[in-house]
Amino acid sequence: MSQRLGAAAAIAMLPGWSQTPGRDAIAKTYRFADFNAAFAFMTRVALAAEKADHHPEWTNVYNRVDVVLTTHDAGGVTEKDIALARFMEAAAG
Ligand code: H2B
Repeated sequence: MSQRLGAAAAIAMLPGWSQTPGRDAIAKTYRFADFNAAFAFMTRVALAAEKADHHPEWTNVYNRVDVVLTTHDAGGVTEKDIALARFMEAAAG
């Protein structure tokens, strides 16, 4: 099990991310050129998430992807969420 770091510590390391109100979780909305670009991003992230056995909470509408990251097993934000957030930043280009 990962060490819980907390949302405040995580967002200090992740520009553009914010704390989800009322939860120890971090969130970001990504916007892409179109649905194809959004789904390509989700596909890249999904493969990495499955490999790491660490999965996002997310929704997609057309070119927008709303992401929430937290570690359910730990009840809050851990380094696994920071690693996945960094992967998303790179994958979003
Ligand atoms: N993803 C996230 N975000 N948090 C978890 O605690 C988690 C997960 N646990 N993916 C994994 C899967 C767990 O349910 C399995 C059994 O390893």
